[in-house]
Amino acid sequence: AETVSSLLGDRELIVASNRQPYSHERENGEISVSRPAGGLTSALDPVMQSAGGTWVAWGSGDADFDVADEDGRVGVPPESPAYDIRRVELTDEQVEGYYYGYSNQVLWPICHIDPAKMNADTAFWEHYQRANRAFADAIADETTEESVVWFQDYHLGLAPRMVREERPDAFCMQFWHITWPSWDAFQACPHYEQLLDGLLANDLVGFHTERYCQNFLDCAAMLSGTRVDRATRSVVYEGGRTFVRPFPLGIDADNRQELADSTETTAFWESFRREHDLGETVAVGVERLDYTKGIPERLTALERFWERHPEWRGEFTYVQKASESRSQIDAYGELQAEVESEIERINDRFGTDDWVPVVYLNEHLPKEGLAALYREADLGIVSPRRDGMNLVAKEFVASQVDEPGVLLLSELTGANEELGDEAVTVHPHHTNEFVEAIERALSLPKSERKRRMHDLRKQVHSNDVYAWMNAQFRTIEAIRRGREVAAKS
Ligand code: GDG
Repeated sequence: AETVSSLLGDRELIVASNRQPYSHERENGEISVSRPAGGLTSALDPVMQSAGGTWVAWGSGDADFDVADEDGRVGVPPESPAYDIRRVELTDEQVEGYYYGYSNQVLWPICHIDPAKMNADTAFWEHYQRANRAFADAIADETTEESVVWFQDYHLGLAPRMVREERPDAFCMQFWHITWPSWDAFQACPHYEQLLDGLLANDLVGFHTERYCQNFLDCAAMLSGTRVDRATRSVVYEGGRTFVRPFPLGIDADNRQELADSTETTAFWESFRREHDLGETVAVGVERLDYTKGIPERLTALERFWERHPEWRGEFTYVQKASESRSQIDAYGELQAEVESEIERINDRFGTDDWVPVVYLNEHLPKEGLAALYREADLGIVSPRRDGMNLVAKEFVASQVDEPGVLLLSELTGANEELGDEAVTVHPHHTNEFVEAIERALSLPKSERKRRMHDLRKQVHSNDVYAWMNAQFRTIEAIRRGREVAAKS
């Protein structure tokens, strides 16, 4: 946190994201505040608290605006305000069209290379443009030429261009949290020109991996008026230059380790164990119910595993922690129904009076609960069909403080770039190989598991979320210094 504020110097940081770090709610006339829940918001909050600045985000309820000034601005944290949240007000219809519509039914399937899931309703695009405009107006209002504006994710693909038009001298950067696909896949997006034009208004665009950077450069090359400079990984366009760089996101590994070691975590596991008929050996999967996460494919592999290895029946339990997500979208509702009925069928097929093959948890767990599952599991199974990074893989590793388990990791994740060597690799669609990987992972000797987990932990601790932030701010510094030098000569 120190480093980011020292790298910033006098410049003010403006963060922009769809989700806000604190939200206000009214209960029985009393206002209460919810704290940051998501990984990124909770990691950025201390940085903002030490650096100061403004966080522009969608304000979701009446109470959010009741406590704010007329521009939607409120100081946080409430007990001793250190920075401002500036809330953007959107109607329910706008959220429907911009968030559930364009962001999650056009950009999400396109970037995860599943165009058949795209629903390119024209109203979605209208709302996406308007919501980006509302964000951009609020951001421009908070921004001076000395500001650094940091856009988060795919909800804000057009806002950088809109801000740039108002504030030509501000430093704009964006981190794109999901996969960036090849040109052939991205071209399926009906508004690829506008989106590339929007993103190329940034001075710096970051992705999780080098591959996504190269894909983005390939796409930028297809936009008319651009010149892609491969040597410097940058794009010259509309009188500006956008640098494209990989910054693989990490987690707060120390914090996850502490959680795994806490007495609450132990207590959670003891009652969880009592409540469920678990086998001696446990595997865990944790995800939002999203079709990119490969849950049905994983269940198919697990079913075949118990089919071929009857000796593991009664011995090996899979715990699926699933959170309901975007469930008003058809593809998500259907997935949820499919996952639930598959689990029921598998449990009917193999389950006995004192053993349930698949334990399904669909309630949101406290962090200690997740930590307990991660710590106690012998296998962590992370097998998405596509995933920009996947933080669950890293959380599992950081929580493995006792007897070492094994990470099974899909080669179609960003995390595979960093963790692939010491994990057991799986391919979500190659069922036979997946079944063998489960078997292999379960029979790895302890010394081997220990060695692998040790290396994984080292990796996750050294490239944590703070290293990720610092790398970006160091890159901004380098770009700004380079420009000063160029301006002088
Ligand atoms: C996108 C990209 C990229 C889940 N259930 C509970 C819970 N969680 C937390 C996990 C983890 C987070 O949700 C999920 O993060 P992922 O990275 O796995 O996946 P996405 O949501 O798809 O995130 C992804 C990420 O952005 C960051 O750039 O890695 O590729 O798709 O932190 O722990 N947390 C709690 N209870 C639950 O029940 N407390």
